[in-house]
Amino acid sequence: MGDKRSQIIKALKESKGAPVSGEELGLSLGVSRTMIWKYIKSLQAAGYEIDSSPKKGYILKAVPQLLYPEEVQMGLKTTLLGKKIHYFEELSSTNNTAKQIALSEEEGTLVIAEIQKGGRGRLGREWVSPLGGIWVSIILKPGVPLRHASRLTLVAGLAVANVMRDLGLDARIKWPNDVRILERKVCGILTEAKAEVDRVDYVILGIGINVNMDLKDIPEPLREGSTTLKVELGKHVGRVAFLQDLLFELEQQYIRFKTQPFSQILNDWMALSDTIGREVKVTTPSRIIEGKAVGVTSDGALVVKKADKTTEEVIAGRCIYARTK
Ligand code: BT5
Repeated sequence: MGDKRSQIIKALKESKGAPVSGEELGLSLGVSRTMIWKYIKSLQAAGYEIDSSPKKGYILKAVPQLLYPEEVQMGLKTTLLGKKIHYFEELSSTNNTAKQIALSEEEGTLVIAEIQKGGRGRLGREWVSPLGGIWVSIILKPGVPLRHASRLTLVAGLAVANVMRDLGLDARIKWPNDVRILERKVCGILTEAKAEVDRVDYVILGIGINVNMDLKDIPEPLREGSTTLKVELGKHVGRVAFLQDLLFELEQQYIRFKTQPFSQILNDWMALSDTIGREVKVTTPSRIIEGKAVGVTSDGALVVKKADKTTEEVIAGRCIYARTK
């Protein structure tokens, strides 16, 4: 079904507003005109504005502003990421759904939801996910040792920041997983891995990006520290194109991750991070580490130089900047 629908959308888009007859579509897709009509009805129900005149044929007037697989995959330049997409209007959490299917899926498969009702941050925190954002989980099978899985958080942060910077935004990365614009969070990343005997079976890379929401869509206590691409750019951002660019950039970085020394990605990450050089307070479930962030190890741990001049590495935790640089 999905495939035929995509072919119809493609044909209608390519005709650039000229009508395409049901007969023509039926012939090229190898189905009856009645079937074509049924597909058209289902596309209309999904929000595609398609005019139909019995004599001339079908004309595509407008595509819905949703992340339909047909739209995301059309013109997608990747070879791995997004070849298969599980799409939902609403889910609890794309990471949860991705985990349920990960073992039987090929790497690169995506789970996308327009709205998450139980979007998750780290350590049981909530991720606010109304309509207008990009809430996506990517199933990866890098075959690396478990301790290297956290590197993928840095890989994803770098890719997200790069794509935002291409839009002219000063996106920076706050260790370990926030992408921020002028110190306001625009994206969060949740990496979850399953491993047996040290090798990862899969990694779920969950990426949440505030794209076309207004600040009022983010509840009050978070609003002050949050932003969206629409707010920063002062205009609506095409989510499909943004996701396509992100998947392409992420794939490039993932290939680098698999084939090059990690130090290269780390260098790029550090150049875009605003954490290094700052006074930080990192809270982990068991302790609080305060001092100056002086670096990141190859496994993504933050290196903190404490007041007593000793250094400590923190692999995961919540980082707060104590004061500005
Ligand atoms: C994160 O956690 O930043 C990871 C967020 C990952 C979300 C994606 S969406 C697709 C996939 N499916 C999921 O269920 N999750 C992933 P953390 O560093 O723990 O930050 C969470 C904190 O960010 C919250 O406690 C809030 O303070 C703040 N926050 C929540 N929603 C936000 C939003 N939409 N924009 C900005 N900040 C937000």
